[in-house]
Amino acid sequence: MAATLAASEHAVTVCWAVMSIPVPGDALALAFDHVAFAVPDLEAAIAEYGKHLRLVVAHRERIEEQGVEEALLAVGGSFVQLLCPLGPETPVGKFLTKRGPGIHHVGYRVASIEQALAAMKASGARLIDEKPRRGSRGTRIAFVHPAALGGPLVELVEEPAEGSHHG
Ligand code: KFV
Ligand code: CO
Repeated sequence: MAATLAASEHAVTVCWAVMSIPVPGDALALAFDHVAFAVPDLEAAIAEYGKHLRLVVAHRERIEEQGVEEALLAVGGSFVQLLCPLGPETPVGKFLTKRGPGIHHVGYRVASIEQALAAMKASGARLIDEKPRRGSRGTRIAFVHPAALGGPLVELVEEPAEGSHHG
């Protein structure tokens, strides 16, 4: 790929590069599902993403079990996930207190959450969840410890079956 590109060439070249990178047939991570950001004020964060990146909210959900109010903003086939804690003793609340606002986790899309968990357990990854939990949009999710992949908390995401209804 050329080191410098005119602005008009950029989209085409990125597309070519993505299409031509070989991916192993047994890769567990199929795509970035979302990158999650811990934010202290959800409305203010949504306004900033609208103003600076011109992104809009595609989905909102309150997930009591995870202690978060979420806003998803679509970026291509993935999402920015803005997470505001429901209280200080929740995972995102503790994170904000200790580290301040910033990237909280990366969500990878997988074909089967059970298979991905079994494979990662077999490869020695430190799992937080041995079994899937309910995620937003009707997804099934599981968390992998930050120590497993060099720092960031990782979430595995299985999309809901096509045509299924969710809140
Ligand atoms: N990334 C990297 N490091 C983290 C971290 C994170 N997100 N959260 C905590 N840590 C570090 C923290 O800085 C500290 O490091 C250590 O982990 C223990 O933190 O060097 P240090 O200071 O020892 P604690 O004590 O604050 O937290 P702990 O009680 O150990 O829990 C950490 C963890 C990752 C196990 C916990 O937050 C967890 O189980 N998280 C998974 C659930 C979650 O995060 N839910 C919110 C997102 S819900 C979501 O995304 C959904 C529903 N969805 O559909 O996408
Ligand atoms: Co997430």
